[in-house]
Amino acid sequence: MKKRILGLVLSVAMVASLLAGCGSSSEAPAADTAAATTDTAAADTDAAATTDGGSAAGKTYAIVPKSAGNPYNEKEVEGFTKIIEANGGTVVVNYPEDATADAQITVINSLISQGVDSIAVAANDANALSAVLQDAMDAGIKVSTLDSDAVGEARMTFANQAGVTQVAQALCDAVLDISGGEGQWAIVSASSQATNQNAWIDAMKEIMAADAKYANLELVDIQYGDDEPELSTTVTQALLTNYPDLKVICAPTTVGIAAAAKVLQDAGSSCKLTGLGLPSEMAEYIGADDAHSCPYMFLWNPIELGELSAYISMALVDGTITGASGETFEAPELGVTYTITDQDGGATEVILGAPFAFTPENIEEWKVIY
Ligand code: RAM
Repeated sequence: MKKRILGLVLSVAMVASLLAGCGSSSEAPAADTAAATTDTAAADTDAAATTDGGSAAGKTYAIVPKSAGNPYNEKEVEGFTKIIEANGGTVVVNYPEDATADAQITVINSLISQGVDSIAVAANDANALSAVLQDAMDAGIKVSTLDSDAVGEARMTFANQAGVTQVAQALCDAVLDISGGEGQWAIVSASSQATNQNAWIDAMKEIMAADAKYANLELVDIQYGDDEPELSTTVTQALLTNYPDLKVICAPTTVGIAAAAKVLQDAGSSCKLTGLGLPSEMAEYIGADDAHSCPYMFLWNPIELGELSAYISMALVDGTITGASGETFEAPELGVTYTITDQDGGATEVILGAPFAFTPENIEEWKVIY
């Protein structure tokens, strides 16, 4: 429990430093206040988790991340595994060969044959997994999504890291702030089919179109680095070449932002960066001066997202929930009783918390945690 307490202490310290930093140009206005009201950003890397009665005993819980080799996905798996095992269940972790729906379909078909009790998947495509996930549910397997959603009919509920609009609002305001209110900006995303990135990008476009304060910002390009460091590097370099006046790149992917941060910082570029990044990978790039490429960025705790997904999987398997709006379940390790809520379009989700801002003031504390 020691690190849990450390996490909470850091959380309080972060709140204090964020509040103290209000008004500074390196602070991120939108998400700070929301983050201050939640402890879901509290780090938790304990090896042993609170058990809530061993309700997972004798059952097998599968998790299918977006792809292998992405530290963010490994953190999700870490949190998921910790909770399931602490409750006596068996975990099957199946990484697809690459970040595509096809590779996930292969993996999910094999999980159906194995007869697992539940599958939690971070979908590489909203629609393409529908048939195989439906097959899994027809076989009696409890199916949920985490991090990146499938269509509503193809899963019972979704462990969402943060509200789509909340994430998009934080990113829009960061682009506005860092650009000085006007000029060209571009996006370096993950794969072109990624449900979560596409939802955030669409919401950003809507937010910017609806408010005149963004009218002087021009989104000139969206590039896809497929959550691969090399491709993300190449597309960032191309953006700098093609748009010499580019002011800001927004990368709503931990892989993309880390690659872009290095390209911009090594080049001493005047183009700055924000987005969604892992503190451990981004610490060397975060700073308020010209020597750093990223003034500030956002994320949530991916370990806790995995934990939430584990609690959802256990509650679906033991019948505590069916995925319907209004149902509640306990997540003792997270210290929260969660309620399933409606999504736009009739499906449901469970929201972990608010996005958290990582700034020059707090990045040193967080880089050692995730
Ligand atoms: C990458 C993945 C993941 C996303 C984070 C922010 O690691 O694309 O799905 O949630 O970035």
